[in-house]
Amino acid sequence: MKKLNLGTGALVGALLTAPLIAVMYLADQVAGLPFVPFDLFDWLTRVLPGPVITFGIDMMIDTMIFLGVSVADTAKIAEQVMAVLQFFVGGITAGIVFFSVVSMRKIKADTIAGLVMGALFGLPLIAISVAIGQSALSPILKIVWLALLFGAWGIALSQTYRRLAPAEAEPVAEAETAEAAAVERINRRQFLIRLGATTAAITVVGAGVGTILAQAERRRLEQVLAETEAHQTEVSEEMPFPNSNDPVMAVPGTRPEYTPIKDHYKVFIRTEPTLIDGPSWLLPLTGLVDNPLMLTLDDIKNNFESRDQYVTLSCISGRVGTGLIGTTLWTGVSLQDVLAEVGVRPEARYLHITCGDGFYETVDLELIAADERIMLCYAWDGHDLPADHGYPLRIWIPDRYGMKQPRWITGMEVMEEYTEGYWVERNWDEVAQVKTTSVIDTVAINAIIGEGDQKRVPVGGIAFAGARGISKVEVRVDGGPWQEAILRSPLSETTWVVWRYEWPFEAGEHTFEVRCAEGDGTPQIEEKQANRPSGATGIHSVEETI
Ligand SMILES: Nc1nc2c(c(=O)[nH]1)N[C@H]1C(S)=C(S)[C@@H](COP(=O)(O)O)O[C@H]1N2
Ligand SMILES: [Mo]
Repeated sequence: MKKLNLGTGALVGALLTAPLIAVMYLADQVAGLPFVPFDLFDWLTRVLPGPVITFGIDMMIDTMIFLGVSVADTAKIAEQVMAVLQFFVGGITAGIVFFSVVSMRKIKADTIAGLVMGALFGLPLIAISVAIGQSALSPILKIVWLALLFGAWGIALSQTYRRLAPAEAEPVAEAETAEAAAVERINRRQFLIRLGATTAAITVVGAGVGTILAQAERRRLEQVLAETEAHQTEVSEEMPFPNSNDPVMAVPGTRPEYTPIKDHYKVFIRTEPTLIDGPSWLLPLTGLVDNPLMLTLDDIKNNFESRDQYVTLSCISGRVGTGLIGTTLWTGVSLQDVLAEVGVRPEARYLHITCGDGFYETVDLELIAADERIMLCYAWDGHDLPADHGYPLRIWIPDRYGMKQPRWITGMEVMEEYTEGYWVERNWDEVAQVKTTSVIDTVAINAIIGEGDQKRVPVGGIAFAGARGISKVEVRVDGGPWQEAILRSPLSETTWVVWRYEWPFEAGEHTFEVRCAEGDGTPQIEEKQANRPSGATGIHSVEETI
């Protein structure tokens, strides 16, 4: 009997939790109500110890590399799927617990029992969702909505138990004939089928309509982006790239030197990007300052001198050759100018930055004082920051990995004490200076140059050394001598450099390797090192049959 209860509990838990997820999803798309599976996942990634999280991320990335899918595109989707599965398994577990406890303890499966189970399952989740969730609606509204949902879920669980389990929970009446038992079994089966059909219908409709709405929203955003890009082409015609006269051209198949915004990698701690309402956003600048300030986005745009900088940004968690790197034009104001406005007190040592998604980092005031380029950035590619990339404000710190550069900034406090940043607390490098790297993007067998004995195969890619520049890139084939590549002048001293090398054609299977040196001649680290804790090093190589 007990075994039957477990299996039935799991089945009923699954049948009831699927529509619960679908209804939450639909309500999220329609009204911006909380989607609890994402909130739970985000909360877990925040509270679980760093090594557990990084282990999880590593496993996910290894799996994606193994499956041959793009890490930059797929990571978020994988996380979202895991978040939904995790919640679903939670619901199944709750079903098992309810069925076994009620049957073992001979508890009456009434509305009260259902509400108690709904509360046990729902209340912690509601607390998490209200505390850290993305939904901008009033907490009361969220609590009422989720309480109704989880309450209904609990009552449905209890009612289903009652409908299914009399024969399991209570001893079979002696007078009951075998026939009656058989009829009861058929009734139960029919009930389960009806329940399954109903919950499946709710799930399909909820998830389906939710998806249609989500796609409509995505199309709307893409259209905005397309208009933005059309605009961008006009601008670029007027304002050519600073290196547009350089005769050294990228080998076909090299990644674009200027990354289209839609292809720029995205990494953030939550399951979904953080949405901030720009017009009502205020940046408090507080702490050890003479005049604390509240800045609007317009204040930042209008009251300080703006600056443009072509910047390559990369993520410390990428492996050698990673796609977690991109280049665009950053526009903003010097952080030095903003701090001068508030008047930093002499005892102050650090700037503590907090963000809309719960992320935080600390910047040394000495670093800010030494580098006027450190920027509060409000535009990428000539337009307001995309929501995904930190609207309305993010910081740029030259020569550092992305983990040191908060987006969706909501607060800045000048302090005397040092506090570790979000990823530093999770055992990543405290300084996170970009590790010099060079990558082969293409061995262009379709773009062979020359004829006969003179045939050459163009090989191309990028090299990046943070703000230290690249002075040399070298390629070798099959372990032969290192040969110097030609460098295209970069968009700026803080972007990657596009390089090309023309290799004398030779049929067969070959291994191509690349290495580079920084502006001052310092060679890149050739020794293979994992991404954690300080950024990956090692030589990038590709094999190609020609
Ligand atoms: N608020 C906030 N800022 C953040 C992060 C984040 O999760 N939250 N991630 C950081 C990391 S690890 C990287 S690599 C960059 C990525 O910026 P992008 O997604 O715009 O490319 O943002 C950084 N700033
Ligand atoms: Mo990152």
